[in-house]
Amino acid sequence: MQPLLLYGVPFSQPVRAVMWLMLYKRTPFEMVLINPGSKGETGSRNPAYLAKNPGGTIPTIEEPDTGFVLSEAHTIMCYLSNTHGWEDVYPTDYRLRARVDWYLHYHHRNVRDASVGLVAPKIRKDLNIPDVIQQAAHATLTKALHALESSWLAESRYLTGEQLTLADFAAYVEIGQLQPGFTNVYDFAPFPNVRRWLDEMKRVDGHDDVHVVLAELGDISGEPPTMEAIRSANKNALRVLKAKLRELTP
Ligand SMILES: N[C@@H](CCC(=O)N[C@@H](CS)C(=O)NCC(=O)O)C(=O)O
Repeated sequence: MQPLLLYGVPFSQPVRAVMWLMLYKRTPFEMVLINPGSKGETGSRNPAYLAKNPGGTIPTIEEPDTGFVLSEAHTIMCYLSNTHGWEDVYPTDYRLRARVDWYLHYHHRNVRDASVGLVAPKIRKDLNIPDVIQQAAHATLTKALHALESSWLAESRYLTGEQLTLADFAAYVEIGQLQPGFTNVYDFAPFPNVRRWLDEMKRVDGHDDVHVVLAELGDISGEPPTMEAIRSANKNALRVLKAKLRELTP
């Protein structure tokens, strides 16, 4: 069986969620570099990639043996869990699974959009994203973190219970990237349960391998990183990932 292809770059949060799940499960895959938003040959807006995912976003996976193609990080993670029998991270009990799905649906508008709204203006100064957008993103994220703090993470070790699930991978790649040590663009002081969970997630297998790109890029709260710095961080992350994948390949 040929290894699964994962299209994307490590700098992308939803791509990292899929990468992390696969590394956590020690499942070999091959990363195919696709640059988000670019119309170039290796871009997500190139006709060749749009033929796989008309939405033009990363990640996408492809099974070389069957030709099956799938996009959207959460759909991919559910599919991989279903087909590999990863019931620990995506439980088969209807209620437990529904709680994971609950977070995965909640995530898009409340956590993902807000985290992008906080980081994008720092990275793409050229886009002159208005302050009001950043303020709205900050307010949305703060509301979501209050919800996680006082409910999900007040009741359990991980988001949906005592067991690590897809919800944690999905949430961490967005929320975790804002921490000191990575981009450092959000103050988590008012959220002790969220901080405890962030520390817990740092101990999950594969965390460091998946977050090389952010560790390399470091604090962007002051000076925005150059395109060269982002490219170089992605390159180093890919190098580390390839070495890790070689270890996993039988
Ligand atoms: N809901 C999608 C979001 C994917 C997404 O927005 N990916 C970004 C990179 S982080 C992208 O491909 N952007 C390029 C574009 O929209 O042209 C998922 O979870 O897979």
